[in-house]
Amino acid sequence: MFSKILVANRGEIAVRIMRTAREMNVATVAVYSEVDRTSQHVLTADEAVFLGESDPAESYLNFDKIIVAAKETGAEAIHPGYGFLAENPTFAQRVSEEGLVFVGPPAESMRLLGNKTTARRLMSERNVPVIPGMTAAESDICRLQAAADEIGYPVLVKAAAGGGGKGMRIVRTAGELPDAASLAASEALSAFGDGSIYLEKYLDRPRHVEFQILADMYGHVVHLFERECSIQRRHQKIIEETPSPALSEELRARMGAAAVAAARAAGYVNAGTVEFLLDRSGAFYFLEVNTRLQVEHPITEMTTGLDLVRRQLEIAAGLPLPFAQEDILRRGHAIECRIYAEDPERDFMPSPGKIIYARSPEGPGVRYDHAVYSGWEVPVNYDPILGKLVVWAEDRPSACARMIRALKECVILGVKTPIEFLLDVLSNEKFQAGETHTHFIEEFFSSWRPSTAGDDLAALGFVVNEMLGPRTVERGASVGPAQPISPWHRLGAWDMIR
Ligand code: MV4
Repeated sequence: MFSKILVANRGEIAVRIMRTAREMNVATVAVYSEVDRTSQHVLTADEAVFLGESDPAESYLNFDKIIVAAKETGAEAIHPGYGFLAENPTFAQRVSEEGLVFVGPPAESMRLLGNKTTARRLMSERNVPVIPGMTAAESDICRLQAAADEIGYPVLVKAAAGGGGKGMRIVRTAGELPDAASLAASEALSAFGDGSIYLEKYLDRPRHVEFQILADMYGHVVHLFERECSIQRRHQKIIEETPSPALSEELRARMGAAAVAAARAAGYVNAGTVEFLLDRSGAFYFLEVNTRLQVEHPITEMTTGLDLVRRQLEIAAGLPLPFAQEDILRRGHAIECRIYAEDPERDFMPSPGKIIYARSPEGPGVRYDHAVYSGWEVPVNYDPILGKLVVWAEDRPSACARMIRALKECVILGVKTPIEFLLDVLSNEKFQAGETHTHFIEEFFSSWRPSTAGDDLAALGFVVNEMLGPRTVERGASVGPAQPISPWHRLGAWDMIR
């Protein structure tokens, strides 16, 4: 095992990785930018190296500075977390060339999977079902027309290079195709530097179901079951859960086998996620492979009892997986809610600023992976994720109830957060019935407004109460569980005390 690793990331994911490293007796090196001087990940690490200006290009995306930091501190491996350099094959290759270990898949697997048409070809050769459509990019409109006729409308124009819905266009009739194709191509060119596009059959409101996989260097590949990630907004996941309410044991086994086959086809090593779309008829199709540890990995950890970061470090250090597929069991139900500094009343715009007060939810079955503290300022420079609230319970209804309880305990004052929005989604009848799909938020929550009026004076009273100490708990009747969602979550509007 490594004796020291560098975590090339910040915030909650850097802290999460460092926690496992410490448990494994692996020393940690944090890196940080100007604006992150006093951020939690810097305080958590054994040592920290300043990278430079807050602009990601000068800090968390800067190959040279990160590699120098690793060499100067004697770190043997670099864990990229998610985002930043996590899915950059050029960085992964550079790390290896410098004699360091990249905690993630081989650069070659990342390249293969980074291109959608290459990945689709690879998967269909290995009998992993792909969405009906083209397996090579095409720019000629006549050939696109012919392909669309063969696939049958509606079709979806997709960018070969990208992910996350950029450059995607639904086409319902042949007449719309030329404009959609040229718009998608120019969007893809500006977003990914590659304007290649192709067509797929458009699936109506599918579910997004992904499988966690682990692969060691010796050809041993297992899956750790699925995560249902259909509750999302503009390709940003909001709530994830496992198991998926939509899978039978039989379907789960078939999808798990397909996920393992997909990883094998790409020569995959380390932790990864195979994404599928599941349509209304119960048919599933390969979508893409995420070649990183994902934000929502804790729900898999909660239900399988395995530590994915530990497995990543062991695999990267050349250790074989110590278990077989049949040794991996799951128990109960886990849900994750992402907590961002964002304003659900203003189209989820980032809401950076100083956190004047933060209190963590606690108690049975609660895990809160975060990197905030009272007095810390949420920078404007990066993704405004504050933390992930994860709960585990025996079954889905209990997990929903536990998440609602934990969200009510979670207090973050000074910036806007989606806590009230999340509470309303968790309480929604259709959500509680497990009837989710990728257009769920759009369909039922597009005109969402908070049900409680903000009461800033009450919120201020709450802060004062908590700061005064235990005596005030008796008076703080409003924190009781029977109360409707408290107004203190909304103090972000209250600029006077910032
Ligand atoms: C689709 C689809 C329907 N049909 N492909 C969106 C992100 C990108 N990675 C793939 N996406 C989709 N591809 C076909 N042929 C619907 C989506 C989609 C979606 C997928 C996963 C999670 C959320 C989504 C939200 C809207 C659309």
